[in-house]
Amino acid sequence: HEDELQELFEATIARHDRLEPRDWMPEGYRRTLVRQIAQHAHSEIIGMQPEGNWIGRAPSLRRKAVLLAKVQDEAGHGLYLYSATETLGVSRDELTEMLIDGRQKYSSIFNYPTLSYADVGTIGWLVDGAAICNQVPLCRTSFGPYGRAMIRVCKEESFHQRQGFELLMTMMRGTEEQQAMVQESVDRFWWPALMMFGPPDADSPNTAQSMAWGIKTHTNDELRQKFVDMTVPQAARLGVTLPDPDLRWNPERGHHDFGQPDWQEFARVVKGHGPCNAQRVAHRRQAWEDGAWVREAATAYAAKQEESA
Ligand code: FAQ
Repeated sequence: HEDELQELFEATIARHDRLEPRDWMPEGYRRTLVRQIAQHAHSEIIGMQPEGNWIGRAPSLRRKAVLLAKVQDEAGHGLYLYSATETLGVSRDELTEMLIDGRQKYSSIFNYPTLSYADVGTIGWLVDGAAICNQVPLCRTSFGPYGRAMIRVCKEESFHQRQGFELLMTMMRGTEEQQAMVQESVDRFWWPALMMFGPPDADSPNTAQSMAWGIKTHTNDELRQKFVDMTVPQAARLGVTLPDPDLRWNPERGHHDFGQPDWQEFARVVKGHGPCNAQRVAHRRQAWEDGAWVREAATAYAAKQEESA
C-alpha cells in the first residue's frame, strides 16, 4: 500500500501537478515544506521591523501612508504563509514558539539595521526585488497552498519594488546630500541582498532534493544571477554604483559576472550573530508575550460559543 502511495506521489511530481494537504506525501517532503514555508512566513513577520522603524519618522504624509501600507502587506504575507504551513499539520502557535526559541530561521537580510530613510527605498528596490526573483518561480511549486499563496504575494511584492525604486529615484533627483544617502544605503544592502538567495549551489545541502520534489524549481545560484542581471540596468537608470569591482557584462555567457558575498559573514548572521538578530527576536518575543491575553480571551470566547451552540 505504501509503495502504491509513493508511486502516486512521484507520478504527481513527474507531471508537474500539485500536491494538496490531504494527499499522501513522504515525511521528508512534508518536513522540508514546513521548514521552508515557516522560514518564509517568519521572514515576512520579522521583516516588518526594519521598515517599521521608520514609520514614525517618514518625511511626509504621503511617504508615511505608503510605508504603513507596505508593512501591513508584509503582515498579510506572513499570515497566508502560516495558513499554508498549518495545512501540513503544525499550528501557528508552535511555529511562533519555534521562531522565538531559535529552532526555526528567518531570512538573514532582516538582521541588518535601517540607518536612514533611503534604506526604506533600498529595501523595496533590492530586498523586494530579490524576493520577486526567488518567489515568482515558487508560484509553480509542487505544494498547492504554497504556490497559491505566492501568486498574491508576488503581485504585492512587485508593487513594493516599484515604490522602492520610485523613492530612490526621487532622492536621486534631489540634493547631493540625498544622492549620497542613496549610494551609502545601496553600498550597505547590496551584498546582504545577494545572500538572500542562500549559499552557493555547491554548499546548499537542500537544493538537489527540493528540486527533485518540485519544491524549488531553480537553484540558489541561478536565481542570484537572474537578480544581478535584472538589477544592473536599474542601477544605471538610478545613477547609483553597485559596490562590486568584479561586476561586468560577459557577452559569451550573456550574463553579468559578479563577485562573491562574504560567505563567512552569511554563516555568522544565520547562526544568530548578525548586527540585529538579538534585537529582532527579542522584539518578536515581546509582542508574542504581550498578545497572550488576546489569544486566551479569543479561545475562551470560542469555547463559550461552542457550549451555547
Ligand atoms: N537566510 O540548502 P539551502 C521576504 C539556510 S523575502 C537565512 O540552500 P534551501 C519579503 C537554509 O534555511 C525572504 N537562512 O536551503 C520581504 C538552510 O538551513 P536549514 C524570505 C538561510 O531552503 C521583503 C541552510 O541555510 N524568502 O521576506 C538563507 O534549499 C521586504 C542551507 O541552505 C523566502 O524564505 C538566508 N538567506 O534554500 C519581507 C523564500 N539561505 O533550514 C519584508 C523561500 C539559506 O536547513 C520586507 N525560501 N538559509 O537549517 C527559499 O526559496 C529557500 O528556502 C532559500 C534557501 C533559497 C532561502
